[in-house]
Amino acid sequence: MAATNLRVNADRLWDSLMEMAKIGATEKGGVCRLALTDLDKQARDLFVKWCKEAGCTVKIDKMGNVFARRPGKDDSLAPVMTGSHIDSQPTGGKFDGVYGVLAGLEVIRTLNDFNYETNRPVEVAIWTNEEGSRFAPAMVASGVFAGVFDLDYGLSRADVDGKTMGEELKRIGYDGPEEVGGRKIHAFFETHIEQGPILEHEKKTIGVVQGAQGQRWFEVVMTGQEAHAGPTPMKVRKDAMVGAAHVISAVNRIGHENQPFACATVGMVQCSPNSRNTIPGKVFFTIDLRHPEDKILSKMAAEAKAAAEEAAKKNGLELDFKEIWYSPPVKFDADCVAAVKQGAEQLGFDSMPIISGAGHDACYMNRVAPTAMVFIPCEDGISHNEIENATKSDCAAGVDVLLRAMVERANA
Ligand code: HGY
Ligand code: MN
Ligand code: MN
Ligand code: MN
Repeated sequence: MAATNLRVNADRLWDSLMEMAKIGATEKGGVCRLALTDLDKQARDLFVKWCKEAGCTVKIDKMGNVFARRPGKDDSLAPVMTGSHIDSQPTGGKFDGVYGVLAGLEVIRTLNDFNYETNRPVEVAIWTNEEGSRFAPAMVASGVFAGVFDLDYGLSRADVDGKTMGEELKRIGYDGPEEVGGRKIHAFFETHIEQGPILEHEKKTIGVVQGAQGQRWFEVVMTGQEAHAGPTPMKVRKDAMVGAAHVISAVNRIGHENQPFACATVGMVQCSPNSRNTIPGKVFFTIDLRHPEDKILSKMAAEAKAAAEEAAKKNGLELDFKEIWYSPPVKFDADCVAAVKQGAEQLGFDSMPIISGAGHDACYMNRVAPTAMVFIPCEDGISHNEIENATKSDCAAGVDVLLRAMVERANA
């Protein structure tokens, strides 16, 4: 059977996506399935069940990464792997991450349908805590697999209640026995919705992802002095909220001043004591800066720090400005990118080259295996939002391209 006859089953893929979306379903049609919660466990258990029904063996490593494996003709060869994440944002969508995981399952199911044996084994991965929403930073478990972080660092990541990833992995029974990483992967592919408006705007079905922009994440605490909102004259206040407000607008200005491509976001703000008639003594907030060029990303970071120092000085505040994560810009492997492009062309899908605005586990896998990504459009380019949407035909198209690229690499 020629690989070119293999085509996925769009209805089965869609049904699996909709079934998985019931786990953590929210009112507005999205999902809230934070990393290592009971809902994450439920989703993992369902995926493992489906993979075993498809004849896969399943292994779990010490960061809770899940690997479902379909043997190849020569099972001693390094596998071709695909995968993504099933943890979501608090107001996440039905496709972000989980589409890439179920795309891998659909590849396995389709190979089974056609009794097609690849030369190399094929694996599908769930990477733990890609979002970095409950536990920072993002992509931490694929980061440990790729040797970016050590295992202790990964397991010690704690949420706002001080619960660590290690404790939560144990609690949900996904503290696997396997070592994290340190094994050869022949090629890695990740299929994902674009999470931006370009493919839809350009009317393309497939994004042939060339790489991803760099990211720098900061945590900032500005400390002044609580005081009474009434009797305290404006000129003597040490108002942490005023300092934070300066920095937040500076971050936005820095984003606009470094176009094209720059992104700058303050996503979390916590004020203490958070009482309407007490001048805030302390404000905590996060900064997320992104750019495809490392030099400009560093310049943006320096400008944000300078703005924070100036705001602290002006308002008599103490400043704690900490960089908690840096993920440099990524360029994917030329042969894997070519395999994605070729797959799209063979299948007659309109495609275009694109850089990923979002971070993905593929960005870290790119350090330990030749890697590329397949993008499909999402409605109005919206993601990290409960209304996130994609079409059944685009989802199937993405997996058909993934299947072509994986089989090409698995038989190379
Ligand atoms: O932040 C990101 O780019 C990813 O969604 N974790
Ligand atoms: Mn994602
Ligand atoms: Mn995401
Ligand atoms: Mn991502």
